[in-house]
Amino acid sequence: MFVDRVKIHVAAGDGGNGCLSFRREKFVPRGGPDGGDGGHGGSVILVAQPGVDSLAAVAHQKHLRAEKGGNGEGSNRHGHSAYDLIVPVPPGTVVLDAQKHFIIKDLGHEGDKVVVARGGRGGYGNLHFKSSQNRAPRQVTRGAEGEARELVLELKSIADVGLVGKPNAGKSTLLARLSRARPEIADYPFTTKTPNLGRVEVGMDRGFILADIPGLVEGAHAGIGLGHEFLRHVERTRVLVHLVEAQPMDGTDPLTNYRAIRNELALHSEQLAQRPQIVCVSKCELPEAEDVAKQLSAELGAPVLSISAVTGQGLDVLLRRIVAELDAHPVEASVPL
Ligand SMILES: Nc1nc2c(ncn2[C@@H]2O[C@H](COP(=O)(O)OP(=O)(O)OP(=O)(O)O)[C@@H](O)[C@H]2O)c(=O)[nH]1
Ligand SMILES: [Mg+2]
Repeated sequence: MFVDRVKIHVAAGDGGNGCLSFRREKFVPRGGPDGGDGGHGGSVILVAQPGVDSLAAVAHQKHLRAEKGGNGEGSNRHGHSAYDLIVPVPPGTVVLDAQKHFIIKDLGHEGDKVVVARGGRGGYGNLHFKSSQNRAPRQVTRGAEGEARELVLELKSIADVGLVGKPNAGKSTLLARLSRARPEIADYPFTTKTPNLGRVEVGMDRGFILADIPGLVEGAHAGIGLGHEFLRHVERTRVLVHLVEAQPMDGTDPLTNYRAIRNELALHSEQLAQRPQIVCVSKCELPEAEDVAKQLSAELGAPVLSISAVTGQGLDVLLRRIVAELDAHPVEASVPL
């Protein structure tokens, strides 16, 4: 199951209570206070971990609770401090406060972590309060409560290049051709229901992550089709590859389709619309492709590539263009949330 947005409740452990106790031993009169301190409660910590690629595991739990600290005991025994609850999430997870809607932390890279609920401190036992003035204190403190809060976790995939286009344009086929990812491919629209990522190797020592998302249709921003929900997964890319099918099954006009997708991108986010894009006519071994590429190129006033994920035509040119764009837009220079 692919989950990319989930609301969860996290609760840290309470601190253990301090202990009220006096030393009582035969032949030791007035043994004095010996109540130990409580242990600290465990915190809840989210960590971006490689190999985790969806929030499904977290979505199953919903309530994440760390253990409470042990109570102090007599003979000055301190309660044990509880272990922190470490929750692995995919790199690219944005952690938001569900009530106040601010970003707590963007766990963009492997190893990034954030304490989302701090464990309560342990209370003091009465031994702690012993002084020259007060040699038999009866004072203790309770452990502090652990923090609790509601969070929204939102996964925004970390990919360098995003594939966009109408349903059935050939996005998944291209991803499968260029990488080892094996997305579902079929000759009907909306085959892809969740994003797929794959690593594309270019030569010996270059590579990038390519993201394939479900096809967009006009009105996607308003929830039509699978909606624009998945555009979140290309928000962090540096380059978009826009596939235009020359002869769509539904008989629509390729140029109109191109404009519709551009419009949906802009309606989702102005920044996304301004991202560098490489426009390709897909399935270019088919008859209409060349004409459409010319028309599109005339409309854009820029070159349009012709590619075929089936015959491999134009793919080397596409890879070179992608690498050039990535070089021109290094990581630091991009990508707002
Ligand atoms: N002839 C030809 N057919 C292609 C090519 N690329 C993809 N197809 C076919 O086009 C159909 C749709 O391909 P997909 O890769 O599933 O398209 P998609 O853009 O991922 O579609 P959605 O996931 O529904 O948005 C499949 O039947 C593919 O076999 C191509 O280069 N040439
Ligand atoms: Mg697909």
